Order: sequence, then C-alpha cells, then structure tokens
Amino acid sequence: MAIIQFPKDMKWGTATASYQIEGATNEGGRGGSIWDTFSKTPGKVLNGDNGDVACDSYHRYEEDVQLMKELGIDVYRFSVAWPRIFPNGTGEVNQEGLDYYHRLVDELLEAGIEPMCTLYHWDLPQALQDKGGWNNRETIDAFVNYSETMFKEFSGKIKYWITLNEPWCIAFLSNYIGLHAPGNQNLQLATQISHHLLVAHGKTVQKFRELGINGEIGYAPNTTWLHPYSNKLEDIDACRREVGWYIEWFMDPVFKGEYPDFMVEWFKKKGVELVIEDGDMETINQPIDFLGINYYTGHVARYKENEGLLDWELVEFGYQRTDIGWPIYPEGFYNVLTHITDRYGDVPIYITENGSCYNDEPVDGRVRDNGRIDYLQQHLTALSRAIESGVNVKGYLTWSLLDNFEWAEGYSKRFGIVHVNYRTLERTKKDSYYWFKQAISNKWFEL
Ligand code: JJW
Repeated sequence: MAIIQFPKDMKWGTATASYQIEGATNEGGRGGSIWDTFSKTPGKVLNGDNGDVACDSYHRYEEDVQLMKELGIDVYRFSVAWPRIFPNGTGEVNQEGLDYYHRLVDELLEAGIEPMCTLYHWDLPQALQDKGGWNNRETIDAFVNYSETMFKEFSGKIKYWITLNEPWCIAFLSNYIGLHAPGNQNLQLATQISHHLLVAHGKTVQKFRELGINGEIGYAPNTTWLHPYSNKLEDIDACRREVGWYIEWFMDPVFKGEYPDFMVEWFKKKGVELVIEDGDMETINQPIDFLGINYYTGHVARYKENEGLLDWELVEFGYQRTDIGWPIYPEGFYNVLTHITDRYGDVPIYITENGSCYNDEPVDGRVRDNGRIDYLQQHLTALSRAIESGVNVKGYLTWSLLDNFEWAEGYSKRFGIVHVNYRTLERTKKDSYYWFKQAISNKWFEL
C-alpha cells in the first residue's frame, strides 16, 4: 500500500455553478439567460431538462453550506448568475440579486469557508445575446461593468475571483461544435469569440487592479491530454494540436501576450481570419494571481488526415470510462500540470474542477459510489506526483458538491459527492463524500 500525501497548506474544496444548482430562474428579479433559452429549445437538452428548479440551492443554500461545513472544506467555488445582477446585462442593478449572493457569502464566511467566485459560468443574459453576445465587442465592456459592480459590492467578503470558466467551452463547444448555448456551428465565429473572451478577461483583471481590490484574481480554462500513439511526428503534432486548442490557445495570450503560432497557422488553413484590435494582446497579457485548471479526461490518439478539425483520432485502448463515457486517464492530469509549469513557469494553480460521473442511486439510504472514490484516488495521486515534480498547486476543488444540471446531458449525469433526488430535492451524502472528508482531514490517504 502507498500513502499519498499533500502539503499541509493546500486548500480543499468543492465547486458548483449558478445555472446548474440554483433553480429559481423566475425569482428574485433574475433576467433570462442563454441557457434558459437553449434548454427550452426542443432537442437541445436530454429529456428536455432545464434549470428552472435544478437543486433549488437558491432556497436551500443554508443546507448546502452545512454539508460543506461537515465536509471540512476550506474553499467553495460558486458562480454568480449575471442575469441576477443585471437582468438585461447592463443598466439598472437588481438589488435582490446582490442580496441573494450576500446571504450565500455570509453563510459561507460564518461557516469558516472561503468563497471563490466565478463571475462567468456560461449564463449570459439573453438580452446581450440578442445583440450578438460574445461576438459583439460591446459584451466585453458589459462584462467589465458587471464585474466592477461585483468587486465593489463584495470587496472584503470575497477574496478569490475567477473571471471566466472554461473559455474553450464558451467559445468552441458553444459556437463551433454547437453542443452548448447558444448552439452556433461556425469556426470563424467561435474563434473570434475566443479572442473577445480573452480581452474581457484582461480588461476585468485591469479593473480589479485599478480598484485596488484586496484579493486574488485568475481564470479557469478547461484542459485535456492526448498522448501520441507512436513517436511518429504526425502523431505527436496531431496530439499537440488538440492539447493546444484547450491549453496554449487560451494560456499563451495571458502568459506570453501572443497566440501559439502552430494553432494560428492551423486555423488560418481552416479559413479563420482573427480580428485583433490594437492593444488587445497587451490587455490580455495582464499578470494574474492564480490559474484555475479544470481536468476530467484524456486519451491516446494518432494522426488521421481530414478527421475533424485537427486531424486526429482516438486509439481504443480499453480504458475504463465513467458513466458519461469519458475515459479515466489520470496520467493526463499529471501531464497537463507538468506541461503548464514547463511552459509558463511557477504559476500558482488551483484545481478548480476535477471529478467524475457515476449515476449510483441510494440503496437503503446509502450511495455506494466506489467508481467515484477510485477516480478521486487515481487523480489525487496524479496531483500528488505533480506537486512532487514542482507544480505549484495551491488547492484542489472537486466537481461537484451536488449532483446537478449537466448542461446538454440534463440531469441524467451525476457528478456530485452528494446525491440529489430531483423530485424531493433531498440531499444524501455518498460514500465518496465520507472518503473525501477523511482525505481532507488527514491531508493524505492510503492507496
Ligand atoms: C462536452 C467535446 C464532440 C462541466 C465536450 C467537451 C467534443 C461531440 C463538465 N465543466 O458541468 C463537455 N464539463 O459546469 C464545467 N467539462 O465535448 C461545469 N467539460 O464533443 C461542469 C467538454 C465537456 C465538458 C463538460
């Protein structure tokens, strides 16, 4: 048996997002979001599910904070629904919306838990989408205005701020692949949106510094890892493109002030003409205090001409898969973290999302989610290896505290360490909750 250990000062936590857990979509003065529109468009979300009720955390946040307190976490990552603060995206502030987040943050602080606030976790006000959404550069300034309002309102209470969650999903999953809201399928549009998102991130960091807010700010790109099937250059380059689409495309501009040439050239070959205005790259290249990393899965792949956008295909290796079909690939977690540190240096990193989908249901009041415990053990072991290899990991937050609305998969896919009965909204701590609680308490576990 091996003992897997963690730094005594590493923070432990859980993560959620507004549209996925809050519900109360027509309450408290909240305006409509693109996910209200998308989820009510037939065929977009499995079983026609939507976030109208979700986990009802808008009303049950005290119970949820109590679950976190018993878990013993240091930090809780949640997101703010922009349409609760500005129902039309800009203009008049909705005080009821601010009041809700004060109630949640005060409950967290009372429980001794640090709030980590994600400003944008995909629920764009529909009113802004009606004017072009992230493809309209005016949305950049609307985001900065919204962020400034939140900074001023919660300065002193919230010390950890994240501008954007998973810009790859916001840009490409939602505007090229089309699986998420608003569901466009246009590479030129998606790539231009990815640029506007990075400008919005950079301008928001500038505003944070200008206001002299006491705290730390970063963003949370999602990552993946593809390992080349062979050492043939074509396989190596194919895997580098996929990893580069998630990592270098969104991190080189922030840390180096430029897009990665190998991706720029590939997108140009695909007909993309990125419009970059004077000063944009300097705006994006603002120093940040931490980098959030979301990691779920990876695989082995090889070059395949004219396959998809980046000319690669998976090689079936028989990896175990979770209940959402994603391969279990913890070595990819280690590779992502060491690759980022090798390329960008000693960046403080929070794992802002890592978790697995297992749809176990309660039997005799107990949820025996052994698959999730195995996933946590394997990925925390990879994390411990990365820390030992010099990666500056400040915290680990598992996705997610609660089973919740998993976007296009609706409620069919469960990622929580706490089970939610969507009919009664009853919460049930899963076996993984108790395992995670012990690991947090010990700062080690036995493999
Ligand atoms: C789909 C990739 C081709 C969420 C996907 C890629 C290509 C058909 C979990 N992270 O719910 C989904 N999640 O809200 C944020 N992370 O398609 C939080 N990544 O498809 C969680 C990535 C994801 C995805 C989902």
